[in-house]
Amino acid sequence: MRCGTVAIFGRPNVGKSTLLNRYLGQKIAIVSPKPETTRQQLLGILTLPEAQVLFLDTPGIYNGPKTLLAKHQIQAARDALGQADFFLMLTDATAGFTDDDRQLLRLLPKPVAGEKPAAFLGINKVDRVRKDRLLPQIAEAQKSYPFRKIVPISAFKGDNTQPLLDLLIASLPEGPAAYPPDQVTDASMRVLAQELIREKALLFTHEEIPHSVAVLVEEWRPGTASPRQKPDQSSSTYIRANIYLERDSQKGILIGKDGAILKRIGQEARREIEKLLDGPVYLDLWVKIAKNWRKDSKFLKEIGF
Ligand SMILES: Nc1nc2c(ncn2[C@@H]2O[C@H](COP(=O)(O)OP(=O)(O)OP(=O)(O)O)[C@@H](O)[C@H]2O)c(=O)[nH]1
Ligand SMILES: [Mg+2]
Repeated sequence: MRCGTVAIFGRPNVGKSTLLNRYLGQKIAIVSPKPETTRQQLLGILTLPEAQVLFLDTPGIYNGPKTLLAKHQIQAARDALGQADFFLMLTDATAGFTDDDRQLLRLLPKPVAGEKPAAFLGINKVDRVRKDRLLPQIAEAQKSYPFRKIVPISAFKGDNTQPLLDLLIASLPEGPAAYPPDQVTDASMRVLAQELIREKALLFTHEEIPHSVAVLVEEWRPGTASPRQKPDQSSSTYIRANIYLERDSQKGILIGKDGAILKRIGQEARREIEKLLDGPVYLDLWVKIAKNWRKDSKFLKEIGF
């Protein structure tokens, strides 16, 4: 048996969470086209007959001005890197190997002459570029850091993700599994549900609103239903959650005309939480204002930072 921790890291939006979900064969990390979707590190446990891989999904790391929230996010990513045995950096093939990618190389182990560091590079989203655009990126990355291996992949379509996983597993140290074989994460259902609600809020809003959304589950009452029973309010898991925004003016936008957007967020989040819990859910969403919460250390503490 082999077992080890692999931190998946890179700039925002390169597809880290998509890759984690692909490897686990189920969705535990939220994904969206907006940058800074992931805010905290998330453990995903892949148990195979020959290995247990402990993947750490991390928030995207970037340069430039940051709110207190963003500083905490980036610290969370750095903490995850500190816990990892192996590093899987991802870049976006449609952008190439950029200066911002190069900046992240200093977070990797310092190369020692004659040794290959425990770091891999996945060039993601290859389904969106012509093959001839890959070679210069590979060359550029190779010149910049002695990656153990550089693998062009599509996390979205699954191209080449298995060979990359095989390489990772072959590199892991021998050792017993750290978690029971049926455990997929150490995050609570409550946290995963909060994230799914936030994902839908990200998907259905624009501009600054996605960044202003935080979600907290306030009440969680397990239902009495078995999964096959017809859902009604009493047999469903009752979940009451607050969606926080930063300004009063954002409230109407998130709720939408006649409540249409909030309704859609609720329906789609409920569907996914039901999959997660394997049973019916009654999701009760409330929209609240926590003024400028991204700069408020007390609120950030409440949401887990
Ligand atoms: N075409 C294509 N799109 C992808 C691929 N992988 C991810 N995406 C898309 O890229 C966007 C970002 O994906 P995420 O997985 O949320 O990216 P991330 O790196 O976790 O982003 P942050 O959490 O914000 O740092 C989503 O719209 C994904 O569907 C891929 O291989 N091909
Ligand atoms: Mg992510």
